[in-house]
Amino acid sequence: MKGIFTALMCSFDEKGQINEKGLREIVRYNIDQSKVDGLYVNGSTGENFLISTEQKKRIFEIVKDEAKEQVKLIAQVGSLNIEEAVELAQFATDLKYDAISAVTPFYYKFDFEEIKDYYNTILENVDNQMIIYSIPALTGVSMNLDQFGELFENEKIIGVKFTAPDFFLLERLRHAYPEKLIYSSFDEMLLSASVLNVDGAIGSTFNVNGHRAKQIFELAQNGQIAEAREIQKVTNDLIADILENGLYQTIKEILKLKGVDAGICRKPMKTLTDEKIEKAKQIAERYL
Ligand code: HMN
Repeated sequence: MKGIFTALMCSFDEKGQINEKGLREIVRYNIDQSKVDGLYVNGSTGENFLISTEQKKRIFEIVKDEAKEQVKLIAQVGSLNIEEAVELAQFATDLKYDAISAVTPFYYKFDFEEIKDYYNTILENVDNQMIIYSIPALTGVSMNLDQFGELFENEKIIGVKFTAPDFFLLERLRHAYPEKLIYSSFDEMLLSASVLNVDGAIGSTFNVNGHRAKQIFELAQNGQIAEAREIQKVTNDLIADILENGLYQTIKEILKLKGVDAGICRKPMKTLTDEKIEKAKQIAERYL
């Protein structure tokens, strides 16, 4: 379960329906071209919070059918509707996903006891291992070292996807829980997190830049920091341009230039203007 995991995109058509052929091509590109170690399915990058339960299930099925046992698969099942979270967790477990993950419950200001109950409830109903998905900037939910420790008391919780620029907390977590899996999740901070000995990383830009993420991670593990810094620099030039042009839309556009039918983003995400499509082309030509 260690290494570089792509936060998988999903291909959608103009009607917002899953483009199965396109999704299969995205899976193949990540496995065959970028050679990532795993896929994180139905995360933010998969537009998970914009789609129906049936669509989430179908995506789990298609990805498993395409990837088979070739890479590790993590199913993100988190939902404010706890029955949906349990249903998806059971569904992905039946499909033999290697682990499930759930975003911390958001929108309402849940206290820590409620958050803990959410994870324990999902896990009481499913025979699988869980990776907490912590992304305070989007959920408003920040947990401290002790609270992570309390969640980790449940042995089925095997790790955390740590999506925050808090390197103090990241170092404390690494030190306090050497046996838990910690995935760094801001791609622009991969090297810094790797130096702190994270077990892997999960990221959106790995859909097109997974090969560089693998290099950064492996070089850092070998102590080749200067070399890793060079690759992180190019990576961050790329990420800065992608973020400026529109994150998920630009990644999809770049995939299309690589011959992958990545489709468009679901509403209310907008589509790229012609000018931005041209810019995406320039980004691809410059870096990929
Ligand atoms: C997911 O759930 O899809 C991703 O793991 C989320 C991941 O942390 C990405 N965050 C967001 O998209 C909000 C990052 O890969 C991020 O896109 C990247 O570092 C660029 O800022």
